[in-house]
Amino acid sequence: MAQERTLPNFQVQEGTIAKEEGLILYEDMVLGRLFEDKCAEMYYRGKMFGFVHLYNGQEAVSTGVIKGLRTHENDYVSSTYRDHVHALSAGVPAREVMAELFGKATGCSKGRGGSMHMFSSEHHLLGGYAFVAEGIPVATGAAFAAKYRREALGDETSTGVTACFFGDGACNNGQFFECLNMAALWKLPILYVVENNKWAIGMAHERATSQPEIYKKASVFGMHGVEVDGMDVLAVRAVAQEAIARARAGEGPTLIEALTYRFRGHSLADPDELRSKEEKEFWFPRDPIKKLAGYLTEQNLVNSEELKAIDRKVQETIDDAVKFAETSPEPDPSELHRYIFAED
Ligand SMILES: Cc1ncc(C[n+]2csc(CCOP(=O)(O)OP(=O)(O)O)c2C)c(N)n1
Repeated sequence: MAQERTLPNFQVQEGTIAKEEGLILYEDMVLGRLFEDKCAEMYYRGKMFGFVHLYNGQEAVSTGVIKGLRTHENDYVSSTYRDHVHALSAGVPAREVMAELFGKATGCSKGRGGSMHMFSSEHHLLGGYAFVAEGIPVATGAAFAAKYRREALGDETSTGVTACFFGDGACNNGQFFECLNMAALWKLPILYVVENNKWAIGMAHERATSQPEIYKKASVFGMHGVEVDGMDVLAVRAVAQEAIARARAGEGPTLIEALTYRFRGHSLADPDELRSKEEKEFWFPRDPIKKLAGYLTEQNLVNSEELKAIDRKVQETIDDAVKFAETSPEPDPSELHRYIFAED
């Protein structure tokens, strides 16, 4: 096992988070976790098909960035094939995400996408993408559009920011470098959020890249780059808020490297035999949900009964989503050719 990188230490300032906001973050992370656990159960019961990549362990990244971002109606999110939880944080209802996984007509991509292709124009989710790094140019385009509308077309309301999520494996891909160059050159309002979970399927990050500290790659573009403990939602939120403020003020993009870990195999088809016991023992106790729950209770912002009530509510939402997905209709075969080309 390679030496673990020291996780950046984040000191929460007193009064940083009010009860209401703390509970929003907690609920969103629990929703992500329990949703994914239910997906595993449904997958092994044969309810969904193809590859399904779960997000367990990484919840603080999705919640910390997206809940910090979505205060503005022009904000956008783009994802990868590990996209269910980004969709949930972005506000896509659990029913629609689960139905998409079941391939049903009521899914957010109308049953055409499945696990790796969550999409919602209503919730400004630019999509999950099966190809590594494929979302980076799409998100960069959305950020360019926001800036173009404001500066070239004079639309003062166009102050949206895009959050673009991808994995460490994407950072050795050409699209990463091409897009970061353009985004820095044109000072685009975008957050490039690398979820560095140390592995690209079975390829260890430090074996695949000459500079494993990804945030440092920002400097060659003259871009702001920052690393953050991706298991600490308050740390991610603080870093994201700073980057969002800079982007909205026209000061350009930020590359955020969140150091995180997935608690399951690469996909539900992966027996997860390559990662060492020692490595798992380092990361598993750093559960981001337990960390936030601990902080909120220590600060007397909430008690354990309030947290348990949220857990129960979220479980009901997920059980309802499964019922909805199971009873929803399949896409109509007569509509096979619909949604292939854009219509006016
Ligand atoms: C362009 C491309 N090459 C190869 C693959 C096969 N592939 C699927 S997932 C993956 C690993 C990507 O790892 P990373 O970007 O770190 O994301 P993570 O799975 O860790 O979230 C690879 C190589 C692909 N989907 N797309």
